[in-house]
Amino acid sequence: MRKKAILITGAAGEIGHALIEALAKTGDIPLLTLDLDPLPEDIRELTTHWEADILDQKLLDRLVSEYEFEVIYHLAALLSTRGEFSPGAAHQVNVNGTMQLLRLAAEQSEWRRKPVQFIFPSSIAVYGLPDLETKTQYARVREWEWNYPRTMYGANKLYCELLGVYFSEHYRQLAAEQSTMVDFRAVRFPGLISAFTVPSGGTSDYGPEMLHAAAKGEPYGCFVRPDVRIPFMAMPDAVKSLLALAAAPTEAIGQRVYNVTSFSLSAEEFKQWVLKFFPAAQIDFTPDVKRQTIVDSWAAEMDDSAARRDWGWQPDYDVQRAFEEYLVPNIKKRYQD
Ligand code: AKB
Repeated sequence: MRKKAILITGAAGEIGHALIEALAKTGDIPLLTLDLDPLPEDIRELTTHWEADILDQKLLDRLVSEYEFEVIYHLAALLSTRGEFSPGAAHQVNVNGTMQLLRLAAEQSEWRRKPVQFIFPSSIAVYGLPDLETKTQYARVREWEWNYPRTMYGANKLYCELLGVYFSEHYRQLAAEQSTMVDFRAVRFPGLISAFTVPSGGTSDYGPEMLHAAAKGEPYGCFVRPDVRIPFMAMPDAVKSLLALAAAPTEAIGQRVYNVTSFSLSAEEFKQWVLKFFPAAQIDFTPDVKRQTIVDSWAAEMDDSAARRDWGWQPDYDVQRAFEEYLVPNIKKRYQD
């Protein structure tokens, strides 16, 4: 008898940390987590964790034979900056890893004759605006607009969204018997900011890095220009969106990929928010041309009206509440303890 579980890949990353805490609170179905790295100590008790590679087919075969997955949260990915240094590795993890997990989900959906839900965090990196003039003109991009990513990571995410739709709607369309399809659902995240973890390998990292450096009393050289604007979201809202999308009734889901967003800030405005709470912070701007070009190609704002309409999406944290109630108190505690 296979054991029921929720599978979370990339569990030791930023989203994983917050998602495991939230899912463990509901306590309905046991969690099984995968990551190359061990989990941080504070969440180890909440899950059965395997330090393993999602590209290891033998491991995936074993998981299929031992577990019945209700939901797969596939978080494992190499982010946008890291992916530019190792495009081959990014493609392996981001595309081949997703493909293996979608096949696993399809196999499980078949034998249990019920779809496995596949929740996928996509990214603002799927957008690629050609220049700053266009970025200003098309501030609030909708899901189907400007899907011309500039990074390996963005291209990988966009393709994996399409793969997910394929596995949900067309997989084995020429087979003799009708298959039970995977229930793939994706959110495109803006830059995420956590009070408890510092990101690594991304290009929206300058926001959270600026804040964490200020709290530690360290100077920070921001790698983008002060005027560059992208949307951000506090981590509790990111988790909220994943859980709300997973909980949405099938009839409500009008599309499989949704933008979600919270507040947009220029790097200068981000600095001003940081200075409000850490007036002694030393933040200057030393743009890195290559990383700057990536952020310049990302939308200044995302239109998340489809998520609001279909499954009642609404962030809890606007910029003021994010800084005042979530980020600053928790970050201060973290570095002062
Ligand atoms: C990155 O910067 O690569 C990520 C993202 C925006 O998806 N944080």
